[in-house]
Amino acid sequence: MSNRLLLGCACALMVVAGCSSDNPGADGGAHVDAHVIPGTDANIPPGVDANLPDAFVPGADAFVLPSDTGVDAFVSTVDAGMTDGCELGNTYPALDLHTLHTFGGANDLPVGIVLAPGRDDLFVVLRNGTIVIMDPVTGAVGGTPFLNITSRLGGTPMSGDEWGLLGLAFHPDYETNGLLYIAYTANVGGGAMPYSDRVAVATRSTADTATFGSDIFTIADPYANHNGGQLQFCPDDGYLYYGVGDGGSGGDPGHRAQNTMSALGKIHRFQVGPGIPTYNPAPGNPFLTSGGLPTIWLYGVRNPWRFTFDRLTHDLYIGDVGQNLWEEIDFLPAGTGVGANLGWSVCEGTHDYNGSCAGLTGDIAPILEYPHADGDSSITGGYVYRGAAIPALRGTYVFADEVSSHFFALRNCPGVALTRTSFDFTNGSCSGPTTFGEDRNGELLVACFADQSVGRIVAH
Ligand SMILES: [Ca+2]
Repeated sequence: MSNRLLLGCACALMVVAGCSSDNPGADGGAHVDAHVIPGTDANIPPGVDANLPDAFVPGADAFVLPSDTGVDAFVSTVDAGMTDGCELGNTYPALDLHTLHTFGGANDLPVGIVLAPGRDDLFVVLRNGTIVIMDPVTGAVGGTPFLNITSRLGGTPMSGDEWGLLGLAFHPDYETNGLLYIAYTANVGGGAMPYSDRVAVATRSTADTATFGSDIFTIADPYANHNGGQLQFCPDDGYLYYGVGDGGSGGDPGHRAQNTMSALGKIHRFQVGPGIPTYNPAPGNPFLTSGGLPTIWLYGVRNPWRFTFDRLTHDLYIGDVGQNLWEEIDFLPAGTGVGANLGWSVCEGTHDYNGSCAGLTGDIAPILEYPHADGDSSITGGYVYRGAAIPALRGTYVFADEVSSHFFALRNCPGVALTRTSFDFTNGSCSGPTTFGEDRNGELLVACFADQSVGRIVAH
């Protein structure tokens, strides 16, 4: 039986809107020729799933463990006089959405809103392969992209696609080392594995520009959809977390999410930083020596489309996009989660899917699931609000459904019923909420995919 047992672990996660089988880009189709992505297949031992990272050589990897774990610079302060909001129960204030910026290019589709240590600016990730710098107050966007990897994507992802540039995270010591990390899925064309999910390092060139460095992790991927792409540094351990979906199509046809020898359907954890330009699993990962790929931190996710750490508690919230019936929110308290199994594709939420949830031992059930009803069918995980401008919103996990454009609030507090409360903005609107962000002060932003806009959530 699925249970609420919370395994010990470490921290945060994130991803881009993976979607249900009937969502855009749901199926890459059948690919039958013999194309092999360089470096992908040579290391596969008999009986092992083909979706191994390029750099993984079973039994032959030695991992460098530098001394700099880089835990600092993350915003984790809350005004001393503020409560955690739990005393407010399931009451929420009226909210408005103030649109900051609307992008003009046909394929300027925002999928990430990211802070850099030491700066107030918002770094907006566009799936076409560019990252632009946005003024957090005026919404003004600089003319030159901060980073441009369009030439690495193998084409221009269109609105119905799920591949492209998907994630960004700045190293906690970015102010001194200038390192940042991106996640993208490239269309490499043809073959059984026509897509490639990648994590790469880039470096600051000037204050407002960066240069691509190298890929540090590459996964061969059979289908166009379910690519995740969230990157987060855990504020406690300083490691880089990367969420990737189950490979796509629908229903996890390769049963990869539960296969710890497949890199797909996982959250991976890396140690990164100065002098680590290559693949480097984090110390403490559950399969460093046996039982699975050494980069895996947890498994059993379908398409983790955005995961975040609560900046006050450092607890991790994962929005995992469901198949045909159930969307789910997974919750891993700070310090827990290593080696956790979140159930997919044996379970969809708490329900049987490919097999029996009752037969799955040790899996962690979602803290909340919701059905495909009222148009809902693809969760976009959000943030716990820890800002100061909207006191009545404190402690609220704000999330959304990308397909229905419904917004939701819940408080995950002792003694408070875990109930999602739907809300509409009193003024303003957001079509296709695809990712949330926090500004320096913990105020919330949201990217609206269909509107090609970024807005700020404010009190009504
Ligand atoms: Ca699950």
